[in-house]
Amino acid sequence: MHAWPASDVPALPGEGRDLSLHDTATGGPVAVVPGPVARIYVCGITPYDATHIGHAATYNAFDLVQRVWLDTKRQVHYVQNVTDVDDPLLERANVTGEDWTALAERETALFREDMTALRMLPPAHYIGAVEAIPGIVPLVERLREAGAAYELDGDIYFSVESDEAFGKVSRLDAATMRMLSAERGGDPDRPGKKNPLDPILWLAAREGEPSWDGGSLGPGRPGWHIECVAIALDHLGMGFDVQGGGSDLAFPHHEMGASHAQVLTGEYPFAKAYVHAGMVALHGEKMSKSKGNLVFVSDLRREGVDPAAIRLTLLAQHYRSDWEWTDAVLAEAVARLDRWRSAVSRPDGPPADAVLDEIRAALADDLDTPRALAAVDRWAALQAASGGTDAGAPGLVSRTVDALLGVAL
Ligand code: 5CA
Ligand code: ZN
Repeated sequence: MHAWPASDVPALPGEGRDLSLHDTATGGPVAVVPGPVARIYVCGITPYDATHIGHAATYNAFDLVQRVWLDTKRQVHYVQNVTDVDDPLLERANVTGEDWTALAERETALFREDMTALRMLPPAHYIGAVEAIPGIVPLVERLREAGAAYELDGDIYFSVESDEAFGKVSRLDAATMRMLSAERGGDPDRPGKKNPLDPILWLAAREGEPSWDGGSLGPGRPGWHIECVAIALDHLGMGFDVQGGGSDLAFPHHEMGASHAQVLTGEYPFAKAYVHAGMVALHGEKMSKSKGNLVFVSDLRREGVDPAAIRLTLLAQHYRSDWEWTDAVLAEAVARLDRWRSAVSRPDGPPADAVLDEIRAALADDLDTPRALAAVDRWAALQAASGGTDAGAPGLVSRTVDALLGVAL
């Protein structure tokens, strides 16, 4: 499917810096040093509701990863999926009586608008689960032929025991895995499974649910993890640089995906780094479609909130922290945007080379955006207090904030 339009990324003087990112699989910082073409897969939305601030925060983190790579003069090969058929989407369509394809299309269209407004760089390949089905079926067939998958009442499960590296992404104990599996789309209590954690690869057609030709698998629809594996392998191959998503995807989604891919190819690892963003909360609980405690990007835009202020709110948090959306954090970002805009609107100002250096250093250090914002704050405060004579400075700050933070001043 089509993605959304790209905003320009101004080229900056000097040299960009290589990134270090916190990798869930090693539990610490890793140097992320891609080749000339950096490869990243970021899990996309399940489009049964509008983009909320939690989604936006997660996509913001991976947008920054790409901006740092672009600053090092690399090309970026970015792939994202849309889970446009899955249980939650079908359940929502059932409740509202809407056609599930219409629901998915409408919410995906709104997501594109929100991403464009927030100046998130678009993926080169934006692929829906439905359009990926012809590529998914042969993978499940191969897993079955390899003895890594088995049938239970017509459904096909992946056997987690077929991957000796299973568990190395999330590094959780068995009890936690089982609990999270139940919470996040798995069915650990279904009788007859070889291991309670085994995830669905192919769900046999159910009465009243959409299904597709699955060749030797019979009619049905794909499981969630194999969807992302098929799309990533098709467009990126094994050993890509970063797999990204919110921390709720570390287990089971990214763990299972890695195992599927490793068993399929016999290669290790699926991704060189598994990077996870913290969860955004509202009223003390994780913002989630299932709980309904949501702040939608599109609602804020409709209320006249500048998307640049929304983005500055996200940037004011470290991407790995869990944080709470409040009116106060937005108000702070609105005020900061005002200060920055008035500082760059003057014809000259204090020298800004150090601002660029500091933002580069801050982002290279596991995307330390609070530190990056503090550098611009200091420059803007100096500009407000005593100004400066450097005619290139306001333009340099403005281009730096645009290129590296995605905020147009
Ligand atoms: N379609 C799957 C991924 S293949 C999915 O998880 N969709 S989603 O719509 O539920 O979430 C999209 C992305 O937003 C995921 O990376 C998820 O981890 C992230 N996300 C969801 N809720 C929050 C939240 N409250 N805070 C931060 N990130 C969130
Ligand atoms: Zn995914």
